[in-house]
Amino acid sequence: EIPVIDLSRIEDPKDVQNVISEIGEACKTWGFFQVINHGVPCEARTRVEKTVKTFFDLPVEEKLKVKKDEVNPVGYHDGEHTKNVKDWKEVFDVYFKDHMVIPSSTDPEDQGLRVVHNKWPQFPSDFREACEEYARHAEKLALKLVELISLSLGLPKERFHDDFKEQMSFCRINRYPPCPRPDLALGVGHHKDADVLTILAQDEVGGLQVSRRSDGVWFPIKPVPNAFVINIGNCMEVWTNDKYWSAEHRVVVNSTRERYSIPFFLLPSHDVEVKPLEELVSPENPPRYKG
Ligand code: AKG
Repeated sequence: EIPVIDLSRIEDPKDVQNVISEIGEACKTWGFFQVINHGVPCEARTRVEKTVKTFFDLPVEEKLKVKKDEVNPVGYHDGEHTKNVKDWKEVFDVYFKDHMVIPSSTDPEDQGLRVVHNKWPQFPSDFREACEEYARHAEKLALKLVELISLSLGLPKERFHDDFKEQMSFCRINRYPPCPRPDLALGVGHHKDADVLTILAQDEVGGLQVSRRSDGVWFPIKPVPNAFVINIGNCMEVWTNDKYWSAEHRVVVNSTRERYSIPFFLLPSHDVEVKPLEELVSPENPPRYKG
């Protein structure tokens, strides 16, 4: 079972070390855990869930007015192709700050940068405010978890602080419509996240599954009211030289109920080098990745 960790326990000096160990253990064996009593107000989450639903219920012509395009990779789109298969979902992407400095191209030789701004629909009118408020809370929780993870590695709490000064984090809103042939489709095909960690709000419908590190068997991540699902991404896996695990996950769909999920992807600044931390490598444990 994926552990559910009560984060309010970190306030208790007698219990905080146990929480840190439980987080470390979960990052190692699953790369996934859930948190409750995490400090994100319930109202902020309910508000964003309500407003994005109003947006997705609009006619598609309206939604296409804020469509993602080649120049600006945020806004509305109808899902990606994972391994050449179309995902069964529609999506709205939002940078966590109003503007974002991102690399001009995916070519690592190209050092150019450009600024992109979020696209906001006119209706519902509080869409922007609700998303911005939610993203602020999600970022705070994400940075708190990075501190706890740092402590679980025996590193100072502040070890990663400088990596997030110009962070490229973003929020994604996923809507998975009911699917007439759930046996033939996936909401999202199996993949690993490229980020540091992901904070996911999922509704009560269920469908997310994780592949267990030890044997690859798929396990459902049961929806827990008001909890967030946390998963380690590739950056953290590389930083820890594979001690912590970026797990494959996927989403199955169903024929009767739509499902919503809102991941917040915590990404470092664009100039941060992602390679195993010097403190975590040794002659017995040489770096498995080059910078
Ligand atoms: C993604 O958007 O990358 C996901 O993995 C979504 C997971 C979910 O919907 O539960």
